[in-house]
Amino acid sequence: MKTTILHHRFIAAATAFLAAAIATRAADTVALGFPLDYTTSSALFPGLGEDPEVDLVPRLGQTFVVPAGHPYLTTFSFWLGDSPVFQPQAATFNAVLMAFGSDRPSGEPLYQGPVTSTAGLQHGEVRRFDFNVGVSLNSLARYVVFLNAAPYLDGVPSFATFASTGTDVYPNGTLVSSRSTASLDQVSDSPWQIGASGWDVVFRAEFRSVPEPSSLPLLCVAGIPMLIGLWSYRKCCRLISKQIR
Ligand SMILES: [Ca+2]
Repeated sequence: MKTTILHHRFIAAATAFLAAAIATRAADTVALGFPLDYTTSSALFPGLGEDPEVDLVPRLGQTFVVPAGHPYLTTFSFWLGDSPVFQPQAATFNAVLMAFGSDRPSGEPLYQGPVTSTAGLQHGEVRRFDFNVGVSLNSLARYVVFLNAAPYLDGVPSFATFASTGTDVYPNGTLVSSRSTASLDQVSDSPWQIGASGWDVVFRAEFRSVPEPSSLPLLCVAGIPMLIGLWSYRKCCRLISKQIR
């Protein structure tokens, strides 16, 4: 009976330890922009893609300033909608992270995401698109994450809209865009358009103070020793029980 109670206490303590470790990870996260569960069916101008008849840009994104003490950018999200009028193609793009000066990106790309598409969105649907960045940046420096459709333009009209409230929701950055279709190594050669009055797209950026351990290493660090300890403890209890008998 006593052994069973001890088992339960050990498991409860181990569970509390793991829960505390998970809570510590969550407490270390600083987020900019909109809540993760933000929902809207309103995807406004501006548009990403190509169409000679419509005002579209091949590169569009959001600038931001890295929070003090939390320089590790874990994820970045945009909310995208399908075209207000049907187009032959969904927009295809990849996300790019770069430093941003007064009016244009600078330096080398710090992150380039996989090729992504708005294919599958229903007409009028707005969906969150997450990009797992995992890059250490400089605290209090300005950067941009933009969607780069330029390499995927093929002359067939395509169109996706960024969700936006059309207002200055986030004071330390703005919507930025470029009409240039030049290659990525020439992206800093010409100035970009800056959102009027601090206008932001709907975005979210999450930062940590240090790189985030993935689930597997966390399990190795906390879970496996815990299981070994539990197994050894139970074995020891069985031996003691046998000796008492
Ligand atoms: Ca803003």
